[in-house]
Amino acid sequence: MNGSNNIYNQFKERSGQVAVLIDPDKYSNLKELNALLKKTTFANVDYLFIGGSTVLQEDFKSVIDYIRTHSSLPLVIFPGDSNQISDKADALLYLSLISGRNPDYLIGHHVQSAQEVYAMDIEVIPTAYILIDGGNLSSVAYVSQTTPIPRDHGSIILNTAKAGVLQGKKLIYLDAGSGAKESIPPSVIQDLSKLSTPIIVGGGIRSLKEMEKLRAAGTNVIVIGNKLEEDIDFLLDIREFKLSK
Ligand code: 1GP
Repeated sequence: MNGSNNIYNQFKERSGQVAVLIDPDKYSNLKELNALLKKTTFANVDYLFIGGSTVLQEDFKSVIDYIRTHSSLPLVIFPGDSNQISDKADALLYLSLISGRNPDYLIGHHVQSAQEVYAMDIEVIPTAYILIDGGNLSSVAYVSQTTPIPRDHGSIILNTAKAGVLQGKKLIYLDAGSGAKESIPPSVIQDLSKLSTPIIVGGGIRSLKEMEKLRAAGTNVIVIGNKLEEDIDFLLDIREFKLSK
């Protein structure tokens, strides 16, 4: 870790920033990846996130190398496991899955990769990672063998986030899971914004309307993955969203 706070300070700066999530599992076709990278720059996307629940280490490495040489956007690792680390990225979200009770995702993977991460020239951001029920079984819930918090249990969500902040987490990532039927309710963000900790929200976000509501509720970074795998032209909507701030 390099002790810098560049990406973190950028996260904190304002609400309504946008990250595009690239799952190396789904972008093995480099031509498609190249088209996506070009369009993300045109759309004024703020960050590229890379990671996935079931990625082979070699795919992760080849995709991250490719992104680094074909895009100048800030690149942030959103790791699915301890193999998804690389000093090619600008920052690593150091996730603790605190909505769950699986020790592997609370500390196990961290211990496995600690020596490597410690020696790496990368910004490391301690992140409270909270899964919220998105109306279907998500890959991350299945792979981590954890149960997401019910979406209408605002007090459990708030207390979980508070516990994360008390443990020293600098960032809160609320995730309904990739391809969620229902994204995180903006009312949850409003509650959590009182903690004055920057908030990232992802999972099942597919429309400009949802993005606008999340920005108004105080979401610092909105993550879009699945929707772009289905419809790359959604980046035109993202461009409009970014221009309308
Ligand atoms: C999932 O937050 C991400 O972990 C993004 O979700 O793929 O549904 O946009 P989507």
